[in-house]
Amino acid sequence: MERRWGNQRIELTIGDITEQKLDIIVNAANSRLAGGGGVDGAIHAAGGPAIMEETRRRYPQGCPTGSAVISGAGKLHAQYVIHAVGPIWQGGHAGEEKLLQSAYCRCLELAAAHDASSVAFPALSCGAYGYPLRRAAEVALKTAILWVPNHQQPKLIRFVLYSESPYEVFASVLEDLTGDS
Ligand code: AR6
Repeated sequence: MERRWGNQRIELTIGDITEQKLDIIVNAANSRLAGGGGVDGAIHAAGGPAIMEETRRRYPQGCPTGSAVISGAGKLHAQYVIHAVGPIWQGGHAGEEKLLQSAYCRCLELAAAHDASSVAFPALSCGAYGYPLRRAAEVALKTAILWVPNHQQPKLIRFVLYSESPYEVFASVLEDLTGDS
């Protein structure tokens, strides 16, 4: 599914984010940038040790929740990996929505600053961090929809969902936010 605004677009797809051939792949990292499971494990496994070596060297103090940092992409088919730290879901009253929004926003700022024309996002915080999928999809897609008309880059923002059921949730939210044209 996709929605277009001039020469820019938001796309939803089902797949493994490590196989995406876009300029930037976003990682669902933790604040210590220590690696882990899920997307993080898959990205470091597929990208090789160069990514962790670089993040350790450049960001020894890690990355705060709600923010993101950028590195090279090792062996992945991308120029950069952005390591975004989404919030751990704690029931919704601990500022989770703002933190998730700022994590997505920071990724888009970094992508634009590196003149990247395409970026692939996973569903940040929706696995180990337990953020309810529909609420996370609303934050993710609203942030992208607000970004697109006000910025030249990236031209393509692709959300890569791991299976059918998160894809359906993102698709339903994107329809609700943009109409089902
Ligand atoms: N491609 C696309 N999506 C994936 C993939 C993949 N290869 N693997 C998992 N997903 P998670 P979080 C989906 O747990 O919730 C790590 O240990 C998954 O089904 O990767 O932000 C880090 O080190 C889910 O919908 O990220 C942190 O400690 C979504 O991606 C912590 O987990 C995000 O799941 C971050 O947790």
